[in-house]
Amino acid sequence: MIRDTVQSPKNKVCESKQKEYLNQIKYLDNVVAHKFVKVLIALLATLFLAAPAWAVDVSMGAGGNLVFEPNEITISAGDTVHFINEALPPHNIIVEGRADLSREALLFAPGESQDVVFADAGDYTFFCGPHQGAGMTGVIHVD
Ligand SMILES: [Cu+2]
Repeated sequence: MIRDTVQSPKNKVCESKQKEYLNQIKYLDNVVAHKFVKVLIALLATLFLAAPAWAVDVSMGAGGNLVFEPNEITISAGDTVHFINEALPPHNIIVEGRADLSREALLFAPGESQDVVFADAGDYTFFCGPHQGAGMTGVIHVD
């Protein structure tokens, strides 16, 4: 009890220093927590708000038909078309007169995909090599 009531000035200095340190630690904890929350929010925003990297999905063999779906699309110059293999493989993408935009490699597995960037305005007719005769064709209008 005597120890509690009679404190030397030195002990009081120690006590106030201790409180100061505790406050600093609390402050730093808040700073770290705040930064962590910020990073977390940024990550979630990236995951949920990020637009897809391509403008349009075109499925190949959708519904068990030898078609591109959709088979007529309009995009802007610089947009990417994302071709996705679905049913009745193999499929590929041949853009008439444009070997650089064509993807001749045959896609067999469902879910395989090819991205094609259309940098210049114009109308592009395309077809699937193995199924052109069956009417697996399409056109892309690039504005
Ligand atoms: Cu095909």
